[in-house]
Amino acid sequence: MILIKLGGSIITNKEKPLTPNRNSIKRIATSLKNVNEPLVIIHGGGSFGHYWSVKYDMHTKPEKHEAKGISVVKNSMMELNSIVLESFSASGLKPYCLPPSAFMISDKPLINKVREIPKIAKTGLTPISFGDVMWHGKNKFYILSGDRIMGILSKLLHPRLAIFVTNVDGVYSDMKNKKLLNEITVEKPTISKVSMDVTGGMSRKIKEAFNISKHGTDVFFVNGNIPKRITNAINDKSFEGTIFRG
Ligand code: IP8
Repeated sequence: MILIKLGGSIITNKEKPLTPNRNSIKRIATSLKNVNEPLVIIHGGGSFGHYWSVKYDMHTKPEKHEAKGISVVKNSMMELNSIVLESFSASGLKPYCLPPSAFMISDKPLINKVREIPKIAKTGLTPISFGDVMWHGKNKFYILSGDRIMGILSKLLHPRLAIFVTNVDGVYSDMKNKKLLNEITVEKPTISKVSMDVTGGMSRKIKEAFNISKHGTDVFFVNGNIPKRITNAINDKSFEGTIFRG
């Protein structure tokens, strides 16, 4: 089984609120159609979930929030998710929507439910989950990042590969010169300051990727604007991006 995170930067236009990047979702879905291995997809919030989370000052820490904010963040993620589902269906895949509340309670995975996910993927369906606003209990809610879901699922399911798809070539040591790190072996590589979103941007991804690789799974960061790089990583062909070796 392969776990793939489609970052908000590639499935939406992060500069423009509430704008999906339909073209790139479609191109990625079309190339994933040719993969002969069970896939589990997670997607991020981009200019949908993050836009509203910033507006309503909602973060990963469980807190009491305005009901209006919780509702609009949730609705925006449902909207983005349905755009992804539609595009995957149109490309011939059989997506199966799996919101994180289907396998998590509060901030903990429901282990028995998580273990069913690869079985669903083996039937020919493609489970699709996403970063979301989650009920934490005691009137508190929190933003669960898709990157965190990658970490949680990888730890329990040991996928053959975990792939983070973004709109850049991988992890850069220096954003100005676009100096790509081909391989990362330490938890905190020296990288120049990168833009943050409510769930922690690139530094959160690196932290999750490092932990996933520590549990034995190879983790790739690839540029989704060139979908062939995703299938090349899957098929062990010439790889372009950043790898965290498991
Ligand atoms: O883009 C965040 O998911 P991410 C989801 O994977 C929301 O960090 C609701 C902002």
